[in-house]
Amino acid sequence: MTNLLKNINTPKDLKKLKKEELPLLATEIRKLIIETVSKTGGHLASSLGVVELTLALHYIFKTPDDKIVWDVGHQSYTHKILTGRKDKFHTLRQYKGISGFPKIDESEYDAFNTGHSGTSISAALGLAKARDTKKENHSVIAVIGDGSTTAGMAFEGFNQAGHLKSDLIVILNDNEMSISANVGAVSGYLSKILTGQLYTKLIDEIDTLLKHIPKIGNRVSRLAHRVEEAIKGILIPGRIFEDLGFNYVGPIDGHNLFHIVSTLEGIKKLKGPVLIHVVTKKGKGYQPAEEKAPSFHGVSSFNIGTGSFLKKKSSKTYTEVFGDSITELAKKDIRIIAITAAMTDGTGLSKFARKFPDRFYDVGIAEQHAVTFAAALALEGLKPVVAVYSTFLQRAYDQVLHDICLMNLPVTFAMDRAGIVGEDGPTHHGMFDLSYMRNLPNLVFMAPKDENELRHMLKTALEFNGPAALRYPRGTGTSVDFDKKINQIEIGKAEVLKEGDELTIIAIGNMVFPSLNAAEILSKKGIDVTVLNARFIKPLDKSLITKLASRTKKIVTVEENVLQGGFGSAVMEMLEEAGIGHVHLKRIGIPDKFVEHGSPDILREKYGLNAEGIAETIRKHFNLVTSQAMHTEVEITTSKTLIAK
Ligand SMILES: Cc1ncc(C[n+]2csc(CCOP(=O)(O)OP(=O)(O)O)c2C)c(N)n1
Repeated sequence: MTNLLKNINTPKDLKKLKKEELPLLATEIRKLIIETVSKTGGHLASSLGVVELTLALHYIFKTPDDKIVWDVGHQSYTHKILTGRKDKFHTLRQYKGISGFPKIDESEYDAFNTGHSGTSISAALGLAKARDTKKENHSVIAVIGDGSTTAGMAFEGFNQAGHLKSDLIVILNDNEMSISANVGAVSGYLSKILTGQLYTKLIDEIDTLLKHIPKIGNRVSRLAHRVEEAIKGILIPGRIFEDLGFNYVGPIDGHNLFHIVSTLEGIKKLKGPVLIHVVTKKGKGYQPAEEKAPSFHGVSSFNIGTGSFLKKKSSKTYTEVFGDSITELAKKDIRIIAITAAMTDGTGLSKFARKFPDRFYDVGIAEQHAVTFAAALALEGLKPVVAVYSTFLQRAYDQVLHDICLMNLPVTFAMDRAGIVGEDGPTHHGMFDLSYMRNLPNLVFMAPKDENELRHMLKTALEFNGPAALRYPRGTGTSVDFDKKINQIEIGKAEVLKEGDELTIIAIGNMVFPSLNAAEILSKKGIDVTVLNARFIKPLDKSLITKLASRTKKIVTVEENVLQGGFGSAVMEMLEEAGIGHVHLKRIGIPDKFVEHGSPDILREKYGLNAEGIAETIRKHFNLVTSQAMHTEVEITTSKTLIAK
């Protein structure tokens, strides 16, 4: 069998191939992607869907002079393979390996960093305008999925692009899917274009109707003609894009290489903004991914033969516990409404959606809208819960502030994937929320130490008559046994988990157990410390923290968040306000930098956020024990052992 890919390292090599050879190359690339992602994990289905489109783009355009901006960037694997990263592709998403998203630092072929949805048209338009200003002469192409056009920002881009009339190519990659089936009016519109049924059927009916209107005089005849044009105009494919100022081309079959190549050749020199509507199949070429595209959107390692995932979870994830708990609480309170921005599975809401379809909303990739929509529901007496990844709520900061906190409305934010998320890297780590939420007046903000506490915090948030948020990490928790009943926690009350006189560790959320284990390491060396589960970032347990600060005089805060403006800063500010002097305070958290991609364990070790790291920082900072003594074995504390003690 030929091996075309062997000789392809850059788009220059690709251009040496005959058009007829491209389909075979597509097959080889698919094989490499499937084999690699089955080991590394990653965004499989989206990448498999655009193999031909990517080949055609690099075949026709002159990259990197011509620039391609990949929306979200999760579909860029073929692009990476074709642009000098084939030999590193096995390191995909691994620590120190290549990123799962485009990165300008990684390759000159990556025109813009992406990771969050809906940014490509704005970025591409900026690149196009810069080109015009600098009197350069290259093409700029944005590739955006139909799911990502539900992001309002995409339409902000369309709006200005249509107005400016710069040369810009937008490729709409339409697979009728976001992560799950796409939702909303825009997706309905695109589906109608694809089926074409509405258009042909109605046009036939209109023609018949108009033929029966008696043509009495010129005025009626002219009117009939105008009605015909208007109605046809509404139904012509892509009319919405034409009206926005784009030339619409399509729909074209995104897996027919000859068709895409000739279309791109044809439009290459077109002036002004052009939209090419390309129809693809998510997961194309790998049957399990075609059949179960949502499960194969983002995957962990899997068996290629069976399509089954290899990593069996030992216990429930925080996400699943949240999903179970909201469903349980919603049975008893019909006011509870769940809202997601295109992440039904990711946020654990599938069960709720099945049980309470009338109280569930997937609003599309529209975080800002989700928040303001929730605000209005709350104003009318309902209890909306916005389930959202910490990193994506960054988008809706103003809505949280302006539409919820300012009106003091009882909306709950269930903030998943808080802290280090791992292989998706800097665009996806949820390491800023403690800073960006804790400064909002009226908000109660908490973080559970384990899954059991998450349940109680959800109930606490739902019973609180104002805005409340809880943040919890990606992945499984500590496999703790659950309390029979979901209870409320007293707002602003921290929990002492261990007592000792030397110093006080105040930890928040998923840093509580590593801190307890750090305390165990220290106690083996005769250093007894107090460990406090803060539970609340806002309000802090002022009386307990000030009491402990006065007693031990040494305070260590531990958080999986940037140190700037985070939990430790909150404790520091509180002590200053309370006038507690002579306290030696050390903050442990993420330094003032973006954290790279890699497994959470590696990253936590690197940033000193595991038990050994926390103990070592404390020892060094307070000059407490010898470094050799740090490597003794300790019993690792989990929720279970804590309860048993
Ligand atoms: C602001 C934001 N919200 C949510 C996500 C999570 N997310 C990643 S890809 C995706 C679906 C994108 O669908 P589409 O653009 O159609 O691309 P496809 O995967 O179907 O190729 C979502 C919701 C994100 N990346 N950014």
